Amino acid sequence: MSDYQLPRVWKTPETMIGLNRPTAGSRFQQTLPRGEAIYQLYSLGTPNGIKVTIMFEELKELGIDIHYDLFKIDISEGDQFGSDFVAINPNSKIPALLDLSDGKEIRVFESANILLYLADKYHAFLPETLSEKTEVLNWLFWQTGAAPFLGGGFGHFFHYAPEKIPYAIDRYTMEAKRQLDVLDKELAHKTYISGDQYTIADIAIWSWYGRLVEGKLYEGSDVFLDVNAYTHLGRWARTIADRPAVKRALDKTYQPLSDTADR
Ligand SMILES: N[C@@H](CCC(=O)N[C@@H](CS)C(=O)NCC(=O)O)C(=O)O
Repeated sequence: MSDYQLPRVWKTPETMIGLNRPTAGSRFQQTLPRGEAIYQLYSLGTPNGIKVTIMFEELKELGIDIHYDLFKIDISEGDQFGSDFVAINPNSKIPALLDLSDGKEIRVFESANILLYLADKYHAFLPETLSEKTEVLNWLFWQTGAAPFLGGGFGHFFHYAPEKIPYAIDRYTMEAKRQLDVLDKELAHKTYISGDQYTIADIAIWSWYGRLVEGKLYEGSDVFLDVNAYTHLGRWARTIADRPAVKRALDKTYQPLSDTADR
């Protein structure tokens, strides 16, 4: 049993002061670079980040003339707390997108919302009929609700936490496996997660759960979670991994920020 005593009012422990803090807002002035394209994407090759590069590459694959500049926000260096980035996403998380088309400047944050924004704008990867669209949104919102338990819960305690805490690992492994079973049972009778069409829901879910079952998320977690048992999920994950746009998106080079930060 731990000898931890709950204080009446929580204060940040000295040992936890680092990039994570219990406050929001920018921490330093930083001017973000801008390229020539109408879309400026500030991101990184993480599961939430790759959703957007996959979407852009899929739109290109449809023959749409679309261009974006891709800049690296190094979250391990704290770039997400620079003033320009926080002005685009006050939540200080990648990915964040600026749409500069038609002389306007629209900021878009939350990866699922960026997918929805681009799907709406280009009428792609999101069906138009209410019933089909609703089923896609069921799964898109499922992903945004479920993945924090996979990443912030399971991934954190399995891989990143400085000590292995059995209660936390067991609790989040149980939930991660339950989520894998949800997907596997659905995919037993459908090609894609919302039916027979590939949509933004597949892009969002694959970026987390597809990468997990491919063994690309947290080292050793594919074996630990026995992902091969989820055969339908595995079939779906491989189908999406084979898409040319997905391969291109995973190979993308991120331009570094020129060092304009005043930290
Ligand atoms: N719900 C957000 C989550 C974004 C998110 O958690 N991004 C992570 C990387 S995958 C991040 O920027 N972390 C930096 C930090 O927490 O300081 C989304 O889907 O866009």
